Amino acid sequence: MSDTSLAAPQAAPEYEAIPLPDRRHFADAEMLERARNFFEEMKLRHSIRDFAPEPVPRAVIENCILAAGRAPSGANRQPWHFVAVGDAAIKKQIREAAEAEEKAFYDGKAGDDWLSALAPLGTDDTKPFLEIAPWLIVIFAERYGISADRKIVKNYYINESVGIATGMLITALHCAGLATLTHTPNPMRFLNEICGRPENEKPYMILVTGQAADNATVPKHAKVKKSLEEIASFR
Ligand code: IYR
Repeated sequence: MSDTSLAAPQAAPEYEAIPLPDRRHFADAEMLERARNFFEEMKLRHSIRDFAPEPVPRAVIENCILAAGRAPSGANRQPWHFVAVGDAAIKKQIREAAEAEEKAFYDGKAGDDWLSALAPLGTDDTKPFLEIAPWLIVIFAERYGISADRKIVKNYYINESVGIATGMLITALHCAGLATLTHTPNPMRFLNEICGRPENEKPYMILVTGQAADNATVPKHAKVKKSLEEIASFR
């Protein structure tokens, strides 16, 4: 393990506050307009499986990862790491390993209930998008940190933190005009070796990222979203 691969949370500094540097305050009407506009934008987000091979500049991905890194996290430990894979040979390795896992999954490991839940999505064990899409962003959750003096540093709310960061990454990529697919081959341990990540990091998800192909489709089933009444209550 090289030193650079070690997350090294420093000894906790003393509490100190600074004035909120960029406070904003919108009038109600403007807030509502912004909220509506954002909802309209997010209605255009779809998980797709048909990607165009068209390259996407690395700087776009870098900025979206920086946005994801602004997610809140337990004790501000920021327990995430993003490996952006654009190299064709590494993407091929990931595809081959993922398809081997997926084959076992679809051949029965998943169980009948899970397979019937997936039927309306039309998924199977072939994952060509893992090679076609220009970027695979492999997200790792840091199970614990390692300090400069090689002591284990506990992280908090790891799944919540990484989940929020992943949501922000998906949103940032979408707002940049890119399509994504959350892909979770099961198990995913092979990603540590392929991506060169240390043992204290657990693969969380592959975010397949790129432009949608001209003929991209989405499962009809995936576009049925619950109403506000179904997902929210106000009291
Ligand atoms: N990992 C598999 C199976 C899969 C599971 C769920 I839950 C999905 O919403 C979609 C797929 C695959 O990627 O095919």
